Amino acid sequence: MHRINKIANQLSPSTEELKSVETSGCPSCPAPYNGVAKVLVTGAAGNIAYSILFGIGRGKLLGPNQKIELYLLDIPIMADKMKGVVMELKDCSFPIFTKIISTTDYKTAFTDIDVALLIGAKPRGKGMVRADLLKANANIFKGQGKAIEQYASRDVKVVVVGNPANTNALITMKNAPSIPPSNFTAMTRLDQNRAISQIADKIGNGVQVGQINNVIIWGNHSKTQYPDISHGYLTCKKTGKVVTSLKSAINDEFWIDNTFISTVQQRGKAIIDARGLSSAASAANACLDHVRDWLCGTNGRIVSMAVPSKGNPYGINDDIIYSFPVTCSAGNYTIVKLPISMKSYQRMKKTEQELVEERKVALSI
Ligand code: NAX
Repeated sequence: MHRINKIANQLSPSTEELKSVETSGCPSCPAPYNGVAKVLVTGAAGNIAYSILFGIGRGKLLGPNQKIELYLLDIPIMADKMKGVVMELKDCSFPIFTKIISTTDYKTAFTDIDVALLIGAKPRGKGMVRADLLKANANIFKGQGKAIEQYASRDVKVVVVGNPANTNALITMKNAPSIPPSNFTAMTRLDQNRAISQIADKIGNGVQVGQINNVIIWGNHSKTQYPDISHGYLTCKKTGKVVTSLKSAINDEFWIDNTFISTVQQRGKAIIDARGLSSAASAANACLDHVRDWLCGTNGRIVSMAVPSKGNPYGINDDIIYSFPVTCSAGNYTIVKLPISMKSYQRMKKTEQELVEERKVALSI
């Protein structure tokens, strides 16, 4: 404890440093697209969209220097609600938007889209088992994959947020065979952000989230995911130099193996229990982090993204969308190869197994 106190006392962040952690260096990030980028948000009348759309307006998706033509898509019954959202977006007078269009038509929504945030999905209804949910969503994402194939930019970057996110992303990818598979991802960044904040709270003593590095989410965005700190380390707030491993900063193996992992796995449910609604603002924030890092780059920093597993260096089944540690640069990502302990490997296989099962059900329709 004395050691951590010493670390925290050495290191007091300036406001500038905290700002740069928050925006991941985007103020200086050049616009990733020449001219105007076309961005689509599905589920645009929903809760996550109601947060993310205003974050996009504030320049948190592609940096403040990227002009955006914004498309909002939802189902016909939500058309009026979407119009209200558009009115509010217009009332913000965000200079970043060159156009804002709401639609229920796939051709209008997907034509020439550069970035697609697939948030809309069918929620689990009363009496529905997981297989019903998988099938209902497989139908939606099959349709959206086909729309991407038919209408979107050939370099469209897709992130799926709607659950079951990994398998929905797989279905989308399979229905858009002329788009590079590596352009399809699913979001596990919320899990990563949740994990980092749990660790900062556990270490305490003034250690801040921006000092915590290389926390990895493996596998599925579900209760089988494996939040892994074994490659994590703490850096100095002032110099950015490595201070110690997370394992030694936490110094509580029981907490890591039990409390930490299950808290991150169950966090979505804990939010629903407390708020009566599922995570919305934090999910929107994570989606902004995911896309911004992918398009603007991570400068060597490792982040977690669920990506096509083909050719992965961990021997994970090569036909699923699995969350790996990646680094990103200008719209590309690379899966990072790290040494894996037997304990970690078993956990990675467990979540892989769930994804293989999900794929079977989703592809059976
Ligand atoms: P809401 O129910 O508030 O909104 C969903 C919206 O999607 C609704 O407006 C609905 O009409 C629309 N929609 C349904 N089918 C559609 C279709 N075929 N095309 C376009 N829009 C369609 O849910 P919200 O809280 O916004 O959550 C959206 C999704 O994100 C859910 O599936 C949710 O489970 C998932 N989440 C994923 C997370 C992740 O980390 N990957 C975390 C948060 C969230 O739980």
